[in-house]
Amino acid sequence: MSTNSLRSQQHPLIRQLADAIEGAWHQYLELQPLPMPAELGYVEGRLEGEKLTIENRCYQTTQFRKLHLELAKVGSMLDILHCVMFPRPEYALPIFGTDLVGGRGQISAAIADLSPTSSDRTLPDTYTFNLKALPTLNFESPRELPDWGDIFSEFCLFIRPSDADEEAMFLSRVEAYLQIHCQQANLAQPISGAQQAQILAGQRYYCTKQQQNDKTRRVLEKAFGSDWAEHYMTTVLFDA
Ligand code: BLA
Repeated sequence: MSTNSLRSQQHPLIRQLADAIEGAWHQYLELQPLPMPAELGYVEGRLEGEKLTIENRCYQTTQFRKLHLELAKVGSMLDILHCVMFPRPEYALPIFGTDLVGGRGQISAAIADLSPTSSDRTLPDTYTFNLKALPTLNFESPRELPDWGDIFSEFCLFIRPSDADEEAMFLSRVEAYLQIHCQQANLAQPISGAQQAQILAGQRYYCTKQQQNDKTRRVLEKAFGSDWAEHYMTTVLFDA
């Protein structure tokens, strides 16, 4: 079932980031399978005469209830990587998320963040300390977050990479985020029930905001209809 068929056809940055994400997961975490409904693991639809293909991979670990990597392709028009690491509520960990969207050889949106889930919407001090220690990067074309983007941290990267150097810079920064996150997750201790409720509320808030991303919804609606898109966005992409 697990094939790399889609990956090999995608934009090089998507391929490299997918490899980096799975590399970090295998290096730092003890992965267990996370079964998903068979009909949602591999999905095909049609969008404006082109074939839309979605490939999902999911795992769970002690600290994470869902590690989700999704690759999607719309003919030769659109290449997409989507990844979210949802912590179990027993751990006061932020949510790692990344999205790459490109078409016709150019990535138009490259976004990555470690997003807070605590009630005061700040990252744990150890994260802030480690993230602040990374050298400042300057990208030629930073992009502005949409209105629903208040879930993201001060360390959120959102750019349109202007050349191969910027793609490489983005990739290595996301690798650093993954390393920090996996290392912190491995050090994390379970929290009390009352704190867990707050972290769960933080995850729910994150999901309700992500579900407001009309650009994602529109692609899914056009290919599969609005009921399917709603079901997919609330159960596969952003559930809490
Ligand atoms: C943007 N997401 C987009 C865009 C498309 C998609 C077409 C517009 C690209 C652009 O403006 O250049 C589509 N993304 C998808 C689809 C899937 C997907 C169809 O993942 C899945 C099947 N989105 C995420 C995650 C984050 C995220 C985890 O899934 C962040 C951690 C962010 N995507 C995100 C943001 C935008 C975006 C902030 C820009 C939205 C805007 O400018 O309005």
